[in-house]
Formats: sequence, C-alpha cells, structure tokens
Amino acid sequence: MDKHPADGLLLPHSAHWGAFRASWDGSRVTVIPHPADPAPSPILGNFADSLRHRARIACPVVRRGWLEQGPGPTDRRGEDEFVALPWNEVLDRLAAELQRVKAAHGAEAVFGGSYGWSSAGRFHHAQSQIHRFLNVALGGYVRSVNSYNAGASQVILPHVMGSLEELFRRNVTWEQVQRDTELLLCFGGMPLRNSMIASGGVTRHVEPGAIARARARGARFVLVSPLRDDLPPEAGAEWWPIAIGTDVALMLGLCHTLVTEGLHDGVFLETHTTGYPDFERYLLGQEDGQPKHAGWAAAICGIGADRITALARELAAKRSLITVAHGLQRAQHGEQPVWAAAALAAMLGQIGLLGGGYSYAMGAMGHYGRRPNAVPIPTMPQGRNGVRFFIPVARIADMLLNPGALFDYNGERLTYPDIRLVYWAGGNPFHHHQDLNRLRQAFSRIDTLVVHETSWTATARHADIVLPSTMTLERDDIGAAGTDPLIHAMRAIAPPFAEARDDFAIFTALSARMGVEEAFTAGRNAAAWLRHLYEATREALATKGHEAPSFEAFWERGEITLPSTPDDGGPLRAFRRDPTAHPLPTPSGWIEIFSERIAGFGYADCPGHPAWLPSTEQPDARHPLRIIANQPATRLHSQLDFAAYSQSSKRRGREPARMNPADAAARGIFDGDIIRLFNDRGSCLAAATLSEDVARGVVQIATGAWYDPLPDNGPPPLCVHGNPNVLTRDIGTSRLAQGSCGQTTVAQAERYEAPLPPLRAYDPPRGA
Ligand SMILES: Nc1nc2c(c(=O)[nH]1)N[C@H]1C(S)=C(S)[C@@H](COP(=O)(O)OP(=O)(O)OC[C@H]3O[C@@H](n4cnc5c(=O)[nH]c(N)nc54)[C@H](O)[C@@H]3O)O[C@H]1N2
Ligand SMILES: Nc1nc2c(c(=O)[nH]1)N[C@H]1C(S)=C(S)[C@@H](COP(=O)(O)OP(=O)(O)OC[C@H]3O[C@@H](n4cnc5c(=O)[nH]c(N)nc54)[C@H](O)[C@@H]3O)O[C@H]1N2
Ligand SMILES: [Mo]
Repeated sequence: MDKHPADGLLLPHSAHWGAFRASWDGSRVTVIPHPADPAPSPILGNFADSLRHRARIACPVVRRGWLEQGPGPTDRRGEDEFVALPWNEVLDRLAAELQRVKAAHGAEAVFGGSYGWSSAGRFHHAQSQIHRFLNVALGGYVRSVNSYNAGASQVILPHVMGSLEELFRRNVTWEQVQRDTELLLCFGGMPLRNSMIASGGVTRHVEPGAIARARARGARFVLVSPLRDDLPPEAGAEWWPIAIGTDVALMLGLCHTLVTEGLHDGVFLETHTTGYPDFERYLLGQEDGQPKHAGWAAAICGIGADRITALARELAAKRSLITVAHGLQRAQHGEQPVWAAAALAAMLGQIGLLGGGYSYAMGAMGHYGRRPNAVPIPTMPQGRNGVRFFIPVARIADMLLNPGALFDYNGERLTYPDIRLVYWAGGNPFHHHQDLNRLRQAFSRIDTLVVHETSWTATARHADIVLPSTMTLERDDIGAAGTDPLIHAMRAIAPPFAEARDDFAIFTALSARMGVEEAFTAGRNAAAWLRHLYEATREALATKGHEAPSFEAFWERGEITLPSTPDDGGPLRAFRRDPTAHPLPTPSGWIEIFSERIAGFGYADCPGHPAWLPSTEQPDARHPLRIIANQPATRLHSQLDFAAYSQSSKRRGREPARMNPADAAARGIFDGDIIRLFNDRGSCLAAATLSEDVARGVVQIATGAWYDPLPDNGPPPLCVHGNPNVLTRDIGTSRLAQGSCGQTTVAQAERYEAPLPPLRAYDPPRGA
C-alpha cells in the first residue's frame, strides 16, 4: 500500500474528459464527477485501476544495444531488452548524448516535435515542458506544425475563411442550436463520445441536452455518415449512409440544385464572397463538361438524386446549419470537404445568422459551440526556438526516411532535416501515426530515441532511453481550457509510482547537467510555477474588474469561474453585418470560393476552388472493405487503454471491429469471432462485432488499442491486439496541407483460425 498525505480525501482534479473529485486508498482511485457536469464522461472509469497497473514504467531504463554499442541506426528498437539504471547515471548519459548531437550536427538534428495530448494540467503539460527544455538547453529543435486533429482544415481555412480557432471556436453555440436551428446537416455526425473530450478539459458536457432540446423543439437532423451512431439517438436523425470519401460530390450536387433552381443567395455571394462565378462554371460543367447535378452526385455517393434535390430545397427554406467532422478531412484531399461545405453554406447565405451557416467541427470536441473565456488561462511559456526547420506533423516518417529531400507545403518548397535524435514527451506516435511498419523503419534510422512515458506504450518500447513520468493524479497542477469557464485546482491524490518523476523535474535535472538550470526553471520550483502561472489570469480578472481571488483562495476553493465572452456569433456575425468594417483574415477579406492564392500554388491535388477529387485508393477485389479508424468511445486515444473502462469494450482482449452482418455473413464471420484485417501494408487481429449501424462494405475499428506486434509472423508483423494504424496510409492530404490520412483505408477481413496469440502490450518489456 502506497501511503500519501491525501489518502482517503476527495480532492479536485481534471482531465481532458472532464473535471472530478478523486481519492486514493493506497491501491485504487475513487472518482466522483464534478457536480456541475450534467453528462459526465464514462471515460472517468479508466482512472480506478490505473495508478499501480503493471503497464506503468517503474524506473529509468536504457536499451541494451544502445548502452553497449552506443548511439546509431539499428533495427533492434522494439526488440532488444532494457537495462535498469539509477536516475543519476541515466541523466548523465542523456545529457552527454544531447551535447554530442548538438556539437556534431547542431540543434537541427534534434526532432522535438513530440506531438501528443499528454495530460490536462497546464503546468505539467509535457509538450510545453519539452519545448521549453529544448529551446533553453539546445537553442531549439525541429518542430512540427498543425495537428493530427485538423491537419487539412488548419491550412485551408485561413486561405478561404480565416483561422479554425478564431472563427470556429466562436461561432454558432449549442445555446443557438437548441433555440434557433431548424435543420442540421451533419457530415460525419457529432458523436457524443467525441464531444466529451476537450484538450485541457471541459466541466459541463452540454451536448446531449442541447441535441435533445433542439429535437424536442422540432429541429431535424440529417446524418451523412457511414455509421448510424455518429449522432446520438436523442437527435432522431435521418441516416444517409454515404460512401466514404464522397461527401464533396454530395455537397456539389446540393450546390448544383441550388443554382439551377435559383435557390442560392445571390446577394450574400455578391457582397461577402469572392470567386463564386468560377465555382458556378465548375458546378454547371462549363469547365470540364460535367455538370455536378444531383444525378451525377448520386452515382458517386450512393444517396438518391431525389433526396439530394429535396434536401437542397429544405436547406434553403429553413434556418440551416452545416457541420463537418474533423474525420472527413483526415483523408486524401481532406481539404475539399472543408472548403466545399463553406461554399455550400455561402450559397445558402446563412453564415453569421443565429444557429445557421457553417460550424466546422462542431461536436468533434467539447471546445466547439461554446463561449470562450474573456480572460486568458494559465499557459507555460516555451521560450524561443532558433531552428528554422519544421514539418507538418504527420510527415514524421517521411522526414526520418528522406533526410535532405524536398517537399511541398502550403505554397513553400521545404527540406527535410537530417535527424539524429528524437525526443518525445506526452505523445504516442505508435498510436497516432499511420502505416506503423513504415514508422518502425523510420525510427531505425536515427541515433537515439528518448521517451518520457507514464506507461509501456509501443513508443516507449521502441526507445533507447525511457524515463518514467508521473501520472496527472500524482502531482499538483492547474486545469483550464480556453472554452471552459472553470479553472480547477488539480490536487495530487497519490504519491508517484515507484521511481517516476514529473517531466518538469526530469528536465530540471537535465538542465542542471547542461549548465542551464536557472534559465529552464527561472528560479521556480513546481509550486512557485503554479502561483506564477495563475497570477497572469488573476491579473487579467482584476484589470477587467472581476473578482480576482488570490492563489491561496483558489487552491482552497478548488476552482474559480472565469467570465465568458458573449454569445454574439463571433467574427462571422460581425463580418456578415459589415464586411468592410469586419473583414475576414483572408487575402480579399471575404469568403474565398475561388482562391487566387491556392490556384497560384499550382497543386493538381488542391486546385483554386472546391472540387471533387476521388482518393487514389479505392476498394478492389483483394481489399473490398472500407476501414473507418475513428476515435474510441472508451478512452482518449491510447491513454489508459489497459484500464477498466477501455478493457470493458474488448472481446477476448481484442479491439472490437464493427461490421455489417451482411459483410460478415459473406465471409463466414460470426459475432465475437476473432478476425484478421489485412492489406498490403500490414495486418491486425480484432473481435468481429456485428451491427446494422455500420453501412455495408465498411469495417469500423477505433484507434487506440496498443500496438502488439508478433515478430515471428512477418514481415510485416501481425498486430495481435487491433491497432488500425498498421493498415492506414502514410501520405499527406495534399501538397497544400500535408495532413494525416488516418481516418480511412481499404482492407480485407477473414476469420482467424490459428490459436489466439497472447497479448503482451501491457506487460513490461524484458529487463524493465
Ligand atoms: N488511424 C487514425 N489515426 C489517428 C487518428 C484517426 O482518426 N485515425 N486520430 C489522430 C488524432 S485526431 C490525434 S489527436 C492523435 C492522438 O495521438 P496522441 O496524442 O499521441 O495519443 P495519446 O494516446 O493521447 O498520447 C498521449 C501519451 O502521453 C502520455 N502521457 C500522459 N500524461 C503524460 C505526462 O504527464 N507526461 C508524459 N511524459 N507522458 C504523458 C500517455 O500515456 C500517452 O501515451 O491520433 C491520431 N491518429
Ligand atoms: N471518446 C473520445 N473522444 C474524442 C477523442 C478520443 O480519442 N476519444 N479524440 C478527440 C480528438 S483529439 C479529436 S481530433 C476529435 C476527432 O473528431 P473527428 O475526427 O470528427 O472524430 P472521428 O470519430 O475520427 O470521426 C467522426 C466520424 O466521421 C465519420 N467519417 C469518416 N469518414 C467519413 C466520410 O468520408 N464521410 C462522412 N460523411 N463521414 C465520415 C466516421 O464515421 C467517424 O465516426 O475527437 C475528440 N474526441
Ligand atoms: Mo485529435
């Protein structure tokens, strides 16, 4: 039993999936959701058995090959055994290795992009800590830009409407949806499992209530998605099971109907958009000889032409809101549905109206559809990065495999740096990246991989140096998100596991060895940092005349409430009212339905207006099934996959793969059978789960099952657990954004007849 001063006390804490009170009895965590949360996330259930699970990393370790032969390329990563070393020795060796790489190759040989969600606290935020450390200790690092969330939309939207964060985090709110919207057209849906999550956390999960109240008032939901449960039953949605990757054709069919029936808003297009005439020529087929009429769209997307024309009329007649899930743009040409939906909404002329227009990504996370805070939340300063190299985040394997190669990005021609050392804290590339067998090869090219982790993820297993981090429940922090009015005192409820240390403490010790401790810590310990970070928010509150409690008062109360911005529709409403006084941050200041700038880049895979560009990967005789690899309902990404609630979804320990009973019957697959999903890139096992909620020809397998390769079954090895990223394609969305294409791929499914291999993903590797 691990004793702690907080034993048995219920103390406030917060996670990306919500705020709560927790206590620790020496072996288990008890969690009580925050009283203000009308719909707490069941993902809270993953904390109970997490802190002392065997998957936790107990002490610092070094890969034997690295220790004995020194740094360098090797295909032993992920297979070698580890050697436990005392903290002092491992930190000495790591500091020396960082200094070697910096002296021999410069800071541009260090990739510290280190993408990942880590935990919700703003001080112990692993991303901020590692970036600050690398800036201070090495003068910088090769960084990554954009996210796996929104890799395509983050790049296209600023050209055509404005920044994703500025425009869409303050736009149509859930309050407006429940009061004003009459028709919601949801591409990819707004699944409650997804809106439960927000980076930094949300206290009140308002979405189920808002959807139910909108429907009770008479609002109608149309769900365009391969999965019926991408909207909750509360929505009572009409389900349009579209062929995956064909939404742009449907959108164009709707646009074509609007223009040919004179239902488009010519005044709005004239006064608030630029380039519509070019788009109209394309719609009418004057560019390529093919009118994009409803019948044309129907043949591509599998939705009847009559339904398309009827929906276009209904959209024009009602207060209509269009939403597009992030998932649609995590695909080849993912920029197009984001842009085509903007064009459709512009033609409807309701952008900026109460409850109408376009709310990109609404429902994809808890941040959207809320009122942002009127004062800044605490954030950890990261310092200055002196290295000019960067990559769009999902190009990591390309970068490691092709040093010196040129690539296109957003109108620029950039060079991949020659990376020798990769340093990760707070993310799991063997969760988030595509084509994991290729990623494995990429990691075999470098000299050294350093990972800070709480638990034995596949990324930690592939590292040369593994340093055990504390989990959020083991340290004090401040929980806050820019879209949640509550700031939480996150109190430590349990002592650190075994030899685990906070990332901040690890970087402080490394800084001391590298002669930069004072610059890294700024003379503060963790407790002093919490006060310091809180002070910025307190000052902003005081300046604006709000109650501004002292840090002690905040810590004692456990939370304080920040003022919110008004529900005023944000920049899009202001732009609608007066486009001259409140232009959008695009080159023209208007919504760009044709973009001169994008056209000027000359990319065939992202032309000057929204266009139907089919994926170059289509189902064929060998791989007739479409895979949807979407967000998991029972966890956040791969976090705490070993814990109780995530485990409750597994069958015979394997990740469930949902498929339509007709597709299962055609393959002799029964509910609960272990199946093998495979394509030319890789294969994984999964547990067949039959459901009429899945469109025919589709297999849905959530991301986040820990990669568990069976080495003697390859190459490439079989993942015996069910990580779909062994199947997905590692290509950019287009030369414009170079975003991730992880959402979908093609594969075949068959019953797995061989004896079921044991799962080893949660067992510590040899020597650890
Ligand atoms: N095929 C496919 N792939 C996808 C997606 C998809 O739709 N399909 N979605 C993508 C998306 S949207 C995203 S955002 C990514 C998510 O990818 P990631 O953000 O990399 O996934 P997480 O599992 O959240 O990884 C966070 C890691 O941080 C660790 N951690 C938690 N707290 C701490 C801490 O305090 N210190 C340290 N050092 N570590 C900590 C956790 O144990 C965990 O391993 O995945 C992407 N990958
Ligand atoms: N429980 C839980 N919630 C989460 C997360 C998590 O890991 N767990 N992750 C969070 C993060 S980091 C992010 S970025 C968001 C992600 O938000 P999204 O990316 O929007 O979420 P996904 O579940 O990947 O995709 C949403 C749906 O899009 C549908 N879809 C896929 N392809 C197509 C298509 O071609 N056409 C149409 N019409 N539909 C399609 C799929 O059926 C899928 O269920 O979720 C957040 N919420
Ligand atoms: Mo994400």
